[in-house]
Amino acid sequence: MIGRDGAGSRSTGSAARATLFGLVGIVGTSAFGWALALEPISPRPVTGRQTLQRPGVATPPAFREDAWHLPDEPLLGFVEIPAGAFLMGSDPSVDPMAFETEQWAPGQTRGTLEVPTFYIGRYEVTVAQFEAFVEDTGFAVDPRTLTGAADYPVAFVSWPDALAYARWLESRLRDWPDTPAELSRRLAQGWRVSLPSEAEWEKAARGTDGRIFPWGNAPGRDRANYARAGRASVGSLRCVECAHGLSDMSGNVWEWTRSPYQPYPYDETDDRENLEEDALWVMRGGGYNDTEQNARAAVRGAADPGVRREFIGFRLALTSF
Ligand SMILES: [Ca+2]
Ligand SMILES: [Ca+2]
Repeated sequence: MIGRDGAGSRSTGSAARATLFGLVGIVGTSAFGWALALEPISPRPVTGRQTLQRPGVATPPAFREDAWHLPDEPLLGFVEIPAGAFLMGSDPSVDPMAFETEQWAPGQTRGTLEVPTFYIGRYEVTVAQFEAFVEDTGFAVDPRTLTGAADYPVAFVSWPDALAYARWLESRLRDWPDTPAELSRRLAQGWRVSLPSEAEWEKAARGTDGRIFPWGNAPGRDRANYARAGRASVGSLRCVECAHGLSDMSGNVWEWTRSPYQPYPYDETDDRENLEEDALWVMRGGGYNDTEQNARAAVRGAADPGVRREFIGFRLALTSF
């Protein structure tokens, strides 16, 4: 577990960093030389509630006040992603916007990866959900973390903040008599509420057909909050075509994963080896202020685990790792 703050010292110019060329990178200090594609000088404050409801589509999601503001669904917003293989990474002949960091190996553009069954949140974790955690535990947060509308994705959360929320919710769900039986069964089997791995995230976002965006191969600003001014209520852009019926996998906020950034081919068995003190952690999906290139399902963002930005949040996974 890395819990240090992103405002600490960093050296620059290491060989490891040179391999990150082409990665969408966000780090905690300005003394850092590579690929800072996304760092706005001063994030725009949220001044009102922005919803992006598409006409003629389903009503926005409902949340349960009696269940820590989790989605009012049979599995409290967890969506099962069945076991099986998917195509991970990008082939530039299919996706001309692909970054080099998305290529599997020299001479092999995409990889086929088997992923066991897991569950992922239909929505990004909201301000109200995170506030329930803070109120219950007294967890110390950045004053900006609880700003924004209740159903906005929570932002200004570091990677340790996100993990702390996941662990708290897991303990609540283990103890709660009304936890849905399917979730209780998984927890009793030793499954954990956590962040998705990078592979779990990408499989959930793009399904098994190698599509570029969660809904298909063409950009679609009517389906995702990108190239806009700020956060929007989770699920306010319903995307019926999106893989697994998930919302905001593209855009709104970047989402922390539990994977350290390592070059492809992806292999989670070595995630805990050779972790440098200043390892970066993968985040996925792009944010509200990104271009369509960063809203693609295969884009690999990375950030210092201590940074807090308005365009970085997370969603949960329930997984057997
Ligand atoms: Ca997102
Ligand atoms: Ca790895």
